[in-house]
Amino acid sequence: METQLRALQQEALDALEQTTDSASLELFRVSYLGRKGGRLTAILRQLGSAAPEDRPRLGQLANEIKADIERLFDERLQLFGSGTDSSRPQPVDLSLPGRYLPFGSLHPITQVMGEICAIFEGLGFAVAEGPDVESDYYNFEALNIPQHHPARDMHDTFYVTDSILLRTHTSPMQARIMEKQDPPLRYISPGKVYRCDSDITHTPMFHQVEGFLVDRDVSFADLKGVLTSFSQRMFQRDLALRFRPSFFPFTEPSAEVDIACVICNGKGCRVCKQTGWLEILGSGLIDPEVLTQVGYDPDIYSGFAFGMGVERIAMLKYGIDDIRLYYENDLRFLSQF
Ligand code: 2NL
Repeated sequence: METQLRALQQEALDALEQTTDSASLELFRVSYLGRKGGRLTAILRQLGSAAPEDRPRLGQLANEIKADIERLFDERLQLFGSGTDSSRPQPVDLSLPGRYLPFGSLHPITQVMGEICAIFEGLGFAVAEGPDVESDYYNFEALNIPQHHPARDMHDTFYVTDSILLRTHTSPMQARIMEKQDPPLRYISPGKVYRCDSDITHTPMFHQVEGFLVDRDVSFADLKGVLTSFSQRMFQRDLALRFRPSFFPFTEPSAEVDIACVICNGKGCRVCKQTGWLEILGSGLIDPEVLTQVGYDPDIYSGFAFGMGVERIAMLKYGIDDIRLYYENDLRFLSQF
């Protein structure tokens, strides 16, 4: 019995060393010290059947071993915390802060597109979004860009079929609106546009906001007023505007609009390539041909239209120098907005 006790002592101490957490410690307690079926308890019960002269010595030894195991057990208990009794509920610390989920935010392009829309809405324009997959008719024909027109080459179109394509600008929606509604009209169309072009300054998908206004007696002065208001609100200061003669198939006359460089205030710097000006959008008076195409009488109605690239506006507003940053999904970039 003495050898049995010493073997059990060694075994129990080894097993205790193996425990790694309060759960395994509890398993140890049940199998060695448990009242029912605990191995040490079982040996102690046999004491009664030992020879009477051996009993006091064996009893003392058994108690020493039990105390030894219990002492080590208590040490482990301290080590793993007091949660060994799985039947006892864990105390809840109500003062602990809750777990936070990281917040997402709108993509900078979405934010700037929303800002552009909000400014024009403030000027009385309504917002209308159209389909990304368009017909050749609304993307080109209705906008005075017939088959074989050289302007089609500039658009690097993704064709789905001969007559279906990914829109290369958001003006098709504007042609759809004019076709269905009579003037006076003031609309802007934000959205994705697609061009088969990809390099440092071009991505095959980008964003545009285009706008138009049709009414009686609309002049270039109205266009200048609206675009001046827009750029002042967008860039939050009284920047000079420059209208440069240009060409678009759907407007006549046409103008590209520059603002005084937001970086150097027109003095000349790397961003404006020493010119002091930054191009922000294209615009013009709607070509009478387009008005006729949608069923308006150009002798009664006139209008202006403009289009801008959202990526470019956001780059100027936030001083971003590489368009690819928008599409790499790097949180170090995105979380700054
Ligand atoms: C640019 C230039 C422009 C328009 C878009 C337009 C739409 C209709 C009729 C006439 Cl329905 N014009 N849109 C006009 C002038 C310029 O965009 O540089 N966009 C990024």
